[in-house]
Amino acid sequence: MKLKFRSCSALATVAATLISSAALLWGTSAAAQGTKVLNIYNWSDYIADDTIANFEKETGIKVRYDNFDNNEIVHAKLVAGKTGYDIVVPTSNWAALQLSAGLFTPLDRSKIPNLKNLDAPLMAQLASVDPGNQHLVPWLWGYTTVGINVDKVKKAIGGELPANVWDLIFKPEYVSKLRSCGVSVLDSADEVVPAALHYLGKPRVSRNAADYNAALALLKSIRPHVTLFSSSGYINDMASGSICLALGWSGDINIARQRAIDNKTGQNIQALVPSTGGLLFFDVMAIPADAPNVENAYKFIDYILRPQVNAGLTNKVFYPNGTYAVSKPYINPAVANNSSVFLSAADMGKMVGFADQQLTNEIRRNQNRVYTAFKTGM
Ligand code: N2P
Repeated sequence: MKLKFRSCSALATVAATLISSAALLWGTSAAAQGTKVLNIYNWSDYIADDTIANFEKETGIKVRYDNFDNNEIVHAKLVAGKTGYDIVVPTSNWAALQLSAGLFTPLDRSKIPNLKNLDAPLMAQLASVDPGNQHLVPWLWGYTTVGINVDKVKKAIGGELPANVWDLIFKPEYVSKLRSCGVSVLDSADEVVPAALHYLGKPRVSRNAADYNAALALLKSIRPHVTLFSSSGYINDMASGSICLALGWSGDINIARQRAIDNKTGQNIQALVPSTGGLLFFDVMAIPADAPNVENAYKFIDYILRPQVNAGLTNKVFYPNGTYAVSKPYINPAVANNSSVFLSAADMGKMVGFADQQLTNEIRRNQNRVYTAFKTGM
């Protein structure tokens, strides 16, 4: 059929329509082939400066990289569904809860050849929550502990550190002296309550309701001396000297130490390794069941598991990775020799893992009750 155009403007309209239909068609086929985008939801301060840029340059995939600083928020989003994320990085005990709710997609291992780089003992441990390692891939790991501004803390307590450094935060006798130089605790029920339980000699994920009441009594006793609740901003606060004690994460405290050195703030920051152990955590990549760009997620996971890329994360944020055997040659000596990052066998032996203490919704309710009462001072 021959089309007759009455005017230039009609011609322009038809042309525009044809162009937009072509764009629509192209768009559809692009979607079918996989779009060039990837949406990642990860912890703040948990990646090297060039990790995303290098991936984008190499693959042409545009990454939207969003951050969080506690597991509770990731969990709420995953449970609500349609997060739009292709990769999320919860902690393994939360990932276990999410797995049992069917929120993750099983990995097509043939698309992630670098899974071979992962340390076998670590994967065996992870298999206890993810049988056959079908869903979860290590990002980085570390432990919850106490970080201090060495000079300020020693001055405030008038002497040497206590044998059990957890006393600094959990014993009113110490923490009351540190209030004036600033005391920060992580802003998350599942970080603070397990630390309090551990200090009391209870399981970090206790199933006993009475233990939660004891944890609350302990937390109430230190509440007047806590000046900040923070799970990310505390890094800069430590580096600048505006807080002197933090209940925080091992790598974050080392980031603060490094920032103090780089910015010449004169603050001497140290992540302490408690004699009774810190609380281990393993953060893991997983693909949500409704992820829109699964193929790109595979590409990114495989890229992260390259020895040099994985070492780059550790070098920047001071958390060990899951490919130690192959990425070790690329780890900076200053990081490799930092005994609060790479723990000695003796220190590692003291650390508190999850054992079979899985998180449940019942435990979360107890944690939230205690934590809210603590934070609000009720
Ligand atoms: C990132 C800290 C992540 C550790 N700044 C907690 N899983």
